[in-house]
Amino acid sequence: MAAIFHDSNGLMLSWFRRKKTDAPIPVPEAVQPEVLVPAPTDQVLEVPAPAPEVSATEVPALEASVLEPQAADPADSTPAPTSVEPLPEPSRPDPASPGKPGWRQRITSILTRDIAELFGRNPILDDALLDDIETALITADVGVTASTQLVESLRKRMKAREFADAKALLAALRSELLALLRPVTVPLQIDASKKPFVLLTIGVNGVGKTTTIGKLARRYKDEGRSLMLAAGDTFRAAAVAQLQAWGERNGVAVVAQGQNADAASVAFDALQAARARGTDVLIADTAGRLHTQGGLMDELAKVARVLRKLDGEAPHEVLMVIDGTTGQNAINQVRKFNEKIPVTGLVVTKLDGTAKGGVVFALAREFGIPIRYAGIGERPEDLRVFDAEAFVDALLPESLGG
Ligand SMILES: Nc1nc2c(ncn2[C@@H]2O[C@H](COP(=O)(O)OP(=O)(O)OP(=O)(O)O)[C@@H](O)[C@H]2O)c(=O)[nH]1
Ligand SMILES: [Mg+2]
Repeated sequence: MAAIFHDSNGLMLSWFRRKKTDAPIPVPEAVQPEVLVPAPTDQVLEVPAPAPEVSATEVPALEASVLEPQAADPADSTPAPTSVEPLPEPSRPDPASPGKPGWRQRITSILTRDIAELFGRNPILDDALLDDIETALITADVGVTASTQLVESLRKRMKAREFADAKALLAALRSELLALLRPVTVPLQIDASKKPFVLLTIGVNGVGKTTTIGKLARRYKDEGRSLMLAAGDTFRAAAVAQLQAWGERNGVAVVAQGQNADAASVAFDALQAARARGTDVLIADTAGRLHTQGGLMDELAKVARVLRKLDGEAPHEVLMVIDGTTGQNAINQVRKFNEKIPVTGLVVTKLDGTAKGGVVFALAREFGIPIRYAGIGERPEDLRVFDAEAFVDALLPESLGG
């Protein structure tokens, strides 16, 4: 159930606890803040930092933008949040879930099909074969520059008679693809000395930011970290409700101010609250925006600036979420967002939903920004730490070489 309470800063928090089907509804104690803040009694709670000097234009007063509990006033004319799509159910045991084989079963790319077709014909090693490989790579969104470079390297090696047969050529292609991804295969390390470690998620509309936050909440919770989420997408009431639903599912507190609040103010509140509670990780959501919308892009820089008023190093990770089905447009998106706020990590989502997947290579080649996670489905467990080998293996299984 969700409880709404105010902390010492007058900030409204909703705290969700996992439903236990037969347990009585714990109404009275759920609103006791001391129950909701599970700090050991012998541990001194971090005193909230004194309010920094932030200009009124940058951080609006909290009272002005606090989300009212939905049940507070039935006569309130504010429209109720629009309906939120039901969250995907956690999976039943599924062969696609555990370990690396999950990648192969979820990622079904035309690259696999095209290369299988080429190599299934037991081809002779000639320029025509290399041209066909290049076409297959470009078709799968690897990008013209990366594809040309890859194939030129193979051509040189072929001319030097390095490959005894097609199988050897395919092995070389696999290892070249892997070499492209290795430098960006750098998992996100949560620095435990940062309390909280602040993750800011950014990206264009509908790429999977909020879903990724939900999945991350699940992951970090399972790792035993304490968490808080900030509902920084204040454009739509449904966006706040969507994050709260993920919070409820994972038993994680969500700081929200409701629709039309200032996103930077929500982030600021949340960081203050997370600090006061000694929370390990704070993940802030933001509204989707097009990289071409100048004003909205400036808002992201403002969110980071306001966070830095409390913690000079925050956000510790700026996680840009990319829809893997976007194709080459992803390059432009990253370039534009990175100009506004330096991106420190990428999440590529919907790799299960794209027939291509090659944009991962194009991104790696173009920016060298670490790819932290891959989204391979809609369920909470469908977020994987990016694994270059598993990814290349999913696209080009060794068996394709015959
Ligand atoms: N198949 C698949 N669907 C995904 C994945 N990640 C997210 N989605 C779906 O993508 C849709 C959009 O996800 P959201 O998390 O709402 O995207 P968002 O970036 O927060 O969207 P805005 O807040 O509107 O900008 C939802 O239907 C998700 O279930 C993924 O890895 N695979
Ligand atoms: Mg969202």
